[in-house]
Amino acid sequence: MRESHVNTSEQAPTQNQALLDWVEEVRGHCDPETVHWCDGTREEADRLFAEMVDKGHAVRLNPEKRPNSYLFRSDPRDVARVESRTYICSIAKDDAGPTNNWEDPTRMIDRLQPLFEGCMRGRTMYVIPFSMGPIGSPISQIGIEITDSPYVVVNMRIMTRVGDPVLEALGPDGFFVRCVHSVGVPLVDGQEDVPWPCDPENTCIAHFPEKRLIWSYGSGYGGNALLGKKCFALRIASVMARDNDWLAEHMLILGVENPEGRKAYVTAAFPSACGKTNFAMLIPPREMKGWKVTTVGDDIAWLKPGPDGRLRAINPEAGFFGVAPGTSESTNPMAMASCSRDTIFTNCALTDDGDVWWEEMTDAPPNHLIDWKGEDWTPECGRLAAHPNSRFTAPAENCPIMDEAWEDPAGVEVGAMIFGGRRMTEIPLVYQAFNWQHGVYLGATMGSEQTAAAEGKVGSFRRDPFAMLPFCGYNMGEYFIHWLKMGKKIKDPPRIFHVNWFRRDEEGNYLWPGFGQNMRVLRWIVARVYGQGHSVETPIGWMPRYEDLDWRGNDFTEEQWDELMAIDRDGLKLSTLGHEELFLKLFDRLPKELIFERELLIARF
Ligand code: TSX
Ligand code: MN
Repeated sequence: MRESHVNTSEQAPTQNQALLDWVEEVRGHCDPETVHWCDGTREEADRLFAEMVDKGHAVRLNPEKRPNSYLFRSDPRDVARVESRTYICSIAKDDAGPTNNWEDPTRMIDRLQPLFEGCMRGRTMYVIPFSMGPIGSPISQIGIEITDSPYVVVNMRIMTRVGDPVLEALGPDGFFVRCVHSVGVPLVDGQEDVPWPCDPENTCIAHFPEKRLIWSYGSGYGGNALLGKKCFALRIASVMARDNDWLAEHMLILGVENPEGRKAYVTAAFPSACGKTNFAMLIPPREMKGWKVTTVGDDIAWLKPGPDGRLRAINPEAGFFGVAPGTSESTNPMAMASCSRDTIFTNCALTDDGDVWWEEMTDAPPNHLIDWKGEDWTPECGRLAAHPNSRFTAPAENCPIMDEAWEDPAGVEVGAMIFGGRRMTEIPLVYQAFNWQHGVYLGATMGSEQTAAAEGKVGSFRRDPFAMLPFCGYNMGEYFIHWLKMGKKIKDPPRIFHVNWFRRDEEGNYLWPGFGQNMRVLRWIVARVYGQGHSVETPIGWMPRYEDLDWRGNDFTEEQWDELMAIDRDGLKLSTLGHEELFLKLFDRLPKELIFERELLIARF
């Protein structure tokens, strides 16, 4: 019924004319039944959850087991980000660069226009004012997401700061990033809704970097739909950061406190399937009394020089959108605590007592489950119970080891940055870059061997510079240049390290136990930041000797260490020579400094 068209400016809780005009414009295109401005309150979320449960689109979990938590099952065709349908629509093709899908912005608008025309008919159009980062921080940014998905609303409320305080901070003429999202399933002629509406054939996630604008159509899942995360906080923010001398990075942030109470903050960039969230929430081994790791963020860091010129970081998010399978009390107890309540689960399995389960959560699976597709499941059935990309959306405040400064508007001072990858051979456990420029080379050349069929051939090596390959909103060569430039702008720039938790011996056994034992490596890294840790110079960087790590409580031998840290000169030289071709093919604006670093490296062998 068209009569319910509201004058959005009447109920709009803002005087920001640009916002009012834009909401009106989008409403005109999408033609929803009603418009709702989200206030971000618990009551609002409860009401939306109740509506979704009533319609059978969500399951309320057993409040005794999992208080205030819900399970959603997606359409099986809509289970992950779709990089092939993700576009950077810069005016010039060269500004998107060879690693992004590019489309001309006017042609993309022509393509999106018919998709969005009337796409919200019969639905509510939600207007979500959100802040990436603590409201009012000089590093934070405001976005507005318009969506027809109540699932997106409740997720955004966990992952970002949503509601009236954001509009207050925005004020009458504040700047905001525009994010438009539709699942692409209008409800016309009394058509029944489905539990997970989506339009996979036409899914399209388009970024307009010059306009700081995002249009996403057809998918309700994760990074395709929660536009504050990958779309804004990485792709659009990386462009904003380039233009304004800061960094928007795919990095976790953690704090390390020594027994004397001295604290250092460390960021780390890893490609997928390296256990980033596990590292962000690391529990030091029992014998390391007085050492503490605290979490600032597990996925994204925004970094900016502070008033003293030193680099400071905030976590722009307010929650964890974590991969569920593999998460357990033994691999990550802090993540388990984070999702013990107030959590949205997507594509996990449902237990008979109204809780969730996923592969490797417990040593033995339950005897019966409802799997992620809603079908009966038993351990013998031969299928996965949870989808491999099933997720928990959990509030950061549930994590028992959140750093006391995680919401400090000033951010935390960064002492070290770590790059890493999943490397079966050649790459030792840890080494330190000689300087910032060498560190940028390590970030630019990093990569991971692939674990899942979906990511390409298993065991094949995928280069993923700075873990930003799918997330850099502009030309990757230009991005390297920006990193080199920032090294000159930052006072006493962070020390840069490379780690590899995944080296194996000839039989395929992991050489390093990983997980909490990584604390030994982290301690050496922090000692280096303090100018204390000993090291030796090698062709690839500075490396700790066996005696430079504290082995108390661990029987790791010097022989094991030597194998783990061995420099395979011939192998490394060969893979370094291999950089050249890839480098030139991938990055047409490659800075000469990186070519120089490669020459230096070869010369050192
Ligand atoms: O998250 C991981 N980390 C970082 C933890 C702080 N994982 C899981 C990766 C999959 C997402 C790891 N897996 C790590 C690691 O450091 N290391 C490994 C490899 C490994 C796996 C199992 C064992 C040892 C190493 N098991 C035993 O040693 C018994
Ligand atoms: Mn990520």
